Amino acid sequence: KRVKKDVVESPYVAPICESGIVSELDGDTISYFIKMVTLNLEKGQWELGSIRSTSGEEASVSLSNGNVLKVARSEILPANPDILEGADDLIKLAYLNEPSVLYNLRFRYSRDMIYSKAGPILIALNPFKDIQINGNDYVSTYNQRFVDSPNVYGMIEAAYNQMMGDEVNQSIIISGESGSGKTETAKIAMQYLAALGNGSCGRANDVLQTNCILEAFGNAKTSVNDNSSRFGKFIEILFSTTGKICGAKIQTYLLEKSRVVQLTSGERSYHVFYQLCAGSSSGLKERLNLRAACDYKYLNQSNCMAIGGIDDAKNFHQLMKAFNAVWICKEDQELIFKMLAAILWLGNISFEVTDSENHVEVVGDEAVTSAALLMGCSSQELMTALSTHKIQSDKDTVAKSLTLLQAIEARDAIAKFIYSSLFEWLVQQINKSLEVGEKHTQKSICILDIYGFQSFQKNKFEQFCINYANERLQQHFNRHLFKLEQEDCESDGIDCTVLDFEDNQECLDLFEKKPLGLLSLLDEESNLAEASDLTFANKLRNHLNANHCFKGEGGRAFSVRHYMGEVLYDTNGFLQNNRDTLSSNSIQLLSSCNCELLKLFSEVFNQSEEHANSTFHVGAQYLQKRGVGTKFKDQLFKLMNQLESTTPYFIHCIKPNTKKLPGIYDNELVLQQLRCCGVLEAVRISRAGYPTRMNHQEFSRRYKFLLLESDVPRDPLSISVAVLQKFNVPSEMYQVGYSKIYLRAGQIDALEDKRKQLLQGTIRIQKCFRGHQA
Ligand code: AOV
Ligand code: MG
Repeated sequence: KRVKKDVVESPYVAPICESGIVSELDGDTISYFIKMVTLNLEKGQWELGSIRSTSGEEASVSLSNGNVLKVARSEILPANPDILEGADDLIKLAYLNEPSVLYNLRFRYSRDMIYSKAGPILIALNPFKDIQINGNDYVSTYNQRFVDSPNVYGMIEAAYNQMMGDEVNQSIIISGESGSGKTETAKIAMQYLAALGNGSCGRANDVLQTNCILEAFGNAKTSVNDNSSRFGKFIEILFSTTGKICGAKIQTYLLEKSRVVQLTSGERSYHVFYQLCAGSSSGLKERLNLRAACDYKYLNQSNCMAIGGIDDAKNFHQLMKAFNAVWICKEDQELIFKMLAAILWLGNISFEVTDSENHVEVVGDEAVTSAALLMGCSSQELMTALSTHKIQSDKDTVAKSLTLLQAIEARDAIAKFIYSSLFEWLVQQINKSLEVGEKHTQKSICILDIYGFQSFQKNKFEQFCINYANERLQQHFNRHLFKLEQEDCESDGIDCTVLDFEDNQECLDLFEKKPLGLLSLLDEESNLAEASDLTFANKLRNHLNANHCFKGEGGRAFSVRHYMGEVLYDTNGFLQNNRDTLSSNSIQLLSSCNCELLKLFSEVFNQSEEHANSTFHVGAQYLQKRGVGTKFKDQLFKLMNQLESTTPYFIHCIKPNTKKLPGIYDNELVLQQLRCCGVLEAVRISRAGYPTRMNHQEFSRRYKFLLLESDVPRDPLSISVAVLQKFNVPSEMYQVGYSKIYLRAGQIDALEDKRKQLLQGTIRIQKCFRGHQA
């Protein structure tokens, strides 16, 4: 990291005189009012104070609480003058040191101003409470009170206007760690878009309803977020040429399906299970033979059945409304609920060990009969599929008993398969309902809301994929703000030293390199029958140690240095999750079930398997079957390509505390997020660089009249230069490229002022002249 940690961990005080000029602090020369930021020695908190005197390397400072203490001068950083207090764009701060940024955001947060700009990026601090601005009257609230203060609406409006004007598709890219507010922000963005693009056809509301469905099926309570997205979502909102919403397309990414069968203590499975159990009518309950949520093992294993402040039954009714809004018919709804109930009953199926080798038989209880009934097969068929596997001998196929572990795995695999297939099918149905005929639209605004970065004590395959996705997204952000800036300047022949920035290419290489990257090695190992999680971990240690982002740990563990910090992964379950197989036995069972959906799911599965096998046979024998990780990578590449073709707007969400409570602002937590995500870097670069760019044609057209007619050169470039010289714009404040003029922050405002003055002057002169004539 470029920002040295040790600077921040030591106490410091910042001097600044009233005029805003930093004093050199030479000897005892400081006798005027000084403001500063100090660090509380115990807790690492910065505090504002003032310097009373200095001697040698030490300064005597007084804090706002009246305490006076001595602090080393090297540990003093300047604070910003009062006039900049609570500045709405970090770019405006005279001092951009970390305590100043933290102080500024905190100042705003304590006044419910949760949004701030950081150059082109919108920072959103999670308020953990309803903030007035997000009330119902979106458009008018925005227009009346918040025109000048940054917020999501302003950004969305800019994107919308640009889409309408330029025909370029826009994207709103929302990042931030788990629980920081991405999904809520995405919803606010969608609501505002719906308000802007609410036409007569009424599609806007239908598009909003999709959130309710996807959250019911794809969100769950985790230890850090009561409504954590367990899938990635990319929604493309489509507009008619007149700017009305006419449809949408949703793409989802890798749902965390292990959650269906396995829960960490204190977490929940997907909301929809609890909603169904709590909110279904007695008729539906009877048809599904449904019990209370706490009667199902898949749900009660974590000892967490309810979420404070959440009414599952009420949300179930919301869900049914949303189903109706996107034209999911009653029959399909019934089928969906049937599948959910089948999954719950599958989880209650238990096994009995019958011999010393741990072979099992299925206990033929209510769980089996209920699951079989809901799935549309006989209990016997289900029991056979769950307790045996077929072995091909010379002529016959023989059924062999499974061990306890194998049987549990087979059962859970079916449950996971049904759920993830159901999720994908639902998204398809929603997309069908929101589809737009091709000729109707060319314009779109996309919103990306993925699962946030996660780091627990021990991390599994899911975190591995989620964090990799965040790493990819970070690269897009870096690329956009930094690399493009550099390339732009270079190709235009100007010398703009773009500050170096934290690139995460090495970490991405660690994941993506072929053949020696995490994903390739994972596939290689997944294709070996005798491989285990331990052999996989060894393989990683043998091949990846050269990459600085990789650290081999003992046993099955390894660490990755992500941009958000180091994460320890446990390879336990990696191979199985990556292979993600379903036994031919289970597939056969599902395809023979008397249930449309299960038939469909098994067909889709077989097709994708055939597809995988056909690619497998092409070419050399070392071509392997691609696992879940690699497929995910391909999906992300596609997504990045899609994003590349849009004008991006970045929103970075920040979680001010881990208690999920309003009003608490944890400096260290905020600082860590700010440092890692590159927001501060972006501000530095925008400030150091030239935020205003105009091509010479544009610039000369606008300002040419400021020159005397006799002085106007012929070509636009020379006109631009002449204008700048005439108005004494200091040479360090601009650069002239082949195609564009580059201005430092503030310069364009000054020019605009002069232009306005002159225009008004001209008008006055003209009026005067006319008056005289009359
Ligand atoms: P995430 O999407 O970033 O996490 P959420 O958007 O789900 O985070 O936000 C987490 C919780 O914070 C919400 O359930 C709200 O209680 C609260 N919250 C967030 N933003 C706001 C806001 N603007 N106004 C009011 N409350 C808010 V994850 O999906 O876990 O990465 O995978
Ligand atoms: Mg989310």
